[in-house]
Amino acid sequence: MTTYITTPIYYVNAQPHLGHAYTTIVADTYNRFRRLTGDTVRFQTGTDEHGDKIAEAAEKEGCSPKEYVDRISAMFRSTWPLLDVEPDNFIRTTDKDHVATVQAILQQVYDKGDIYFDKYTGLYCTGCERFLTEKELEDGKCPDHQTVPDEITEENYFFRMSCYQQDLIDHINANPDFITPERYKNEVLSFLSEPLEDLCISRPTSRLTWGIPLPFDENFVTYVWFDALINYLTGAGYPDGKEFDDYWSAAEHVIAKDILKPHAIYWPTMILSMGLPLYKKLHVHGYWNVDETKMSKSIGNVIRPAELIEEYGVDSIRYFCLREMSFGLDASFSSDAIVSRKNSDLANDLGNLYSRTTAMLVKYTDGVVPALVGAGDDTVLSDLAGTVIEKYRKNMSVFQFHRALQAVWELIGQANKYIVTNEPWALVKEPARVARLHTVLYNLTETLRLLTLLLQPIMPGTCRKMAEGLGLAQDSPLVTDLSGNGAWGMLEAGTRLQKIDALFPRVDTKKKKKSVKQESKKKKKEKSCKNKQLSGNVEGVISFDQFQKVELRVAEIVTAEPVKKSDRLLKLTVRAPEERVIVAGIAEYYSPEDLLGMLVLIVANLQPVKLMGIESQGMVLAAKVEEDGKSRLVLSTVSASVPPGARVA
Ligand code: ME8
Repeated sequence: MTTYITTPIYYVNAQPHLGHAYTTIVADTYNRFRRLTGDTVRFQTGTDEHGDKIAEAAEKEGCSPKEYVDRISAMFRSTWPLLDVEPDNFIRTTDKDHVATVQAILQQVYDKGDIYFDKYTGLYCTGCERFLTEKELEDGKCPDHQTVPDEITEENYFFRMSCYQQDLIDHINANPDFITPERYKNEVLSFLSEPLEDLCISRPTSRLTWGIPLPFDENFVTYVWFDALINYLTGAGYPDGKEFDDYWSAAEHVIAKDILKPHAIYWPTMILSMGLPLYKKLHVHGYWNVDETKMSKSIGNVIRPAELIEEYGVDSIRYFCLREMSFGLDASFSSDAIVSRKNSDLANDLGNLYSRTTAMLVKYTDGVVPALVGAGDDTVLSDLAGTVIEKYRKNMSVFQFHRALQAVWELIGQANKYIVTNEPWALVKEPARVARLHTVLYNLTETLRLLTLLLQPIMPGTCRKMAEGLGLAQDSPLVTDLSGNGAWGMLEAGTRLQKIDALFPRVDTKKKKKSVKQESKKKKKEKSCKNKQLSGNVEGVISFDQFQKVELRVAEIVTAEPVKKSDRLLKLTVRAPEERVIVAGIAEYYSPEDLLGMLVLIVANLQPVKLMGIESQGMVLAAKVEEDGKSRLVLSTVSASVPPGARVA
């Protein structure tokens, strides 16, 4: 199979922002996913460099349009590697071959009789670079730019778009996946239920010179949309590139809903006039909003990808974008949302699974993947992996990235539970159960291998690191080829793990949440002062009311580390559900990696105390077990199906 995926070519009247980054990450992810499944792929992005908007922006900056577009186009081009986005082609509409293709197509459509000269009066929106119909206006304004369009009367060239209206309707009805999600298909069909006007495709040089000259009239340049849409053909090698037919029949465009009409109406009617087959699919997503308003350069509320990468790291941003937005719907951007995804999904769930599993291998099997011995009946992870891969494939194929990721996180969650349930740290103490220990460790490591494979398109950098840690080459088919290696059990026993840094350093929310914390600390203090009154109990008996005041909660251990200069203490960060630090005297009985992900019981409303200079905000409950004259502590744990934070009544 072949895949040819494109993003819009972005206007160079402003620098790239998160909206552009999102579409481009989506296309890159889909491209990588298709490559993973064995497709021959081509991924194109680029810049749209002609038209009023660009001419105006250049004038504002006091430079020639060419100098201006070179500078901004280079900014777009250099942003993509920062996001680990790897297009095969970066097209510019000022490229010579593109200009030649546009002129050849104009001539062909003109010769066919589908372009004519006429006088036109219409409402022109400079923001959209097109005439708007009365029906499209809201309160007399363009809904996207909130500006009143100018009434312009001009002699111009027109494309007979209306001739292809019925063919387009028929095509959409016969191909339900042509425009997805369905809401956008319905929007287009509703628009097509009214007669289409023809499309003005020229601008007089008296008004605008920054455009591609019409081949049949030097007094006009080409309307920027007619020029821009053709980039998708130029990039596939039209008309006589060797691979043109293959790529074109596989063309899938990704856009946001702002440019639905040019892509779902202008573009297919142009293609029909050229006598070419229509593109395969149009994937339409919603907007990233900031405080309910579309992120946009004209509003000025933009978020720069480079700043986000600097603060959170590239893969956290890629993951956040794909997980947070349901493709097709709008999503809200906030740094709290990124921090929460990063700390919870990436550092706690994925990062901890990786570090615990690899740490246990290093400790228990000298860093070597053990062989599966008689594992026939332990299929919890292998069975789930099969279902997860199914769901992942299905959802990735239809751009439901958030669903694909939810499925992958089911596997991560299950694997974390599997550690807690199987307690490898207990198995290792029983020589008779070494085969069981090896089975558990193999299943966990194989899960990590499959996660590396599945997450490759979403977080390529992290997966390169994960592969390295698993002792596999970054391009090993075991982590880069879903067609043959999605099956369970491909990781070979004997593979030696390599040491790598933590996958996702946690974001320190302390500073950000200082004021919130101070407030809750005050409350805690008040509570614990009240609790002091509990101490007046008689002969160890407390009343029910007094017991009720002890706040017991289920907490998930998310980090654990030794306390310097103490053999006894471990510093734990727990989630219950808010995060807190608890210093516990259990270092003699548990090593830090054994604890990660464990669900324990804590006393949540104890007055904070300082232990070895660290403030401990609560106490972990443990049973004191007396054996052979010695005592040891065993943490009281709860079943993995209880959510962290649940109150123990
Ligand atoms: O329209 N949320 O270029 P453009 C999500 N040159 N995506 C957003 C977004 C937001 N808030 N803001 C922008 C043009 N985008 C034309 C395209 S194609 C032949 C010509 C993304 O620079 C989204 O992909 O205005 C949207 O469709 C595109 O940027 C518009 O980019």
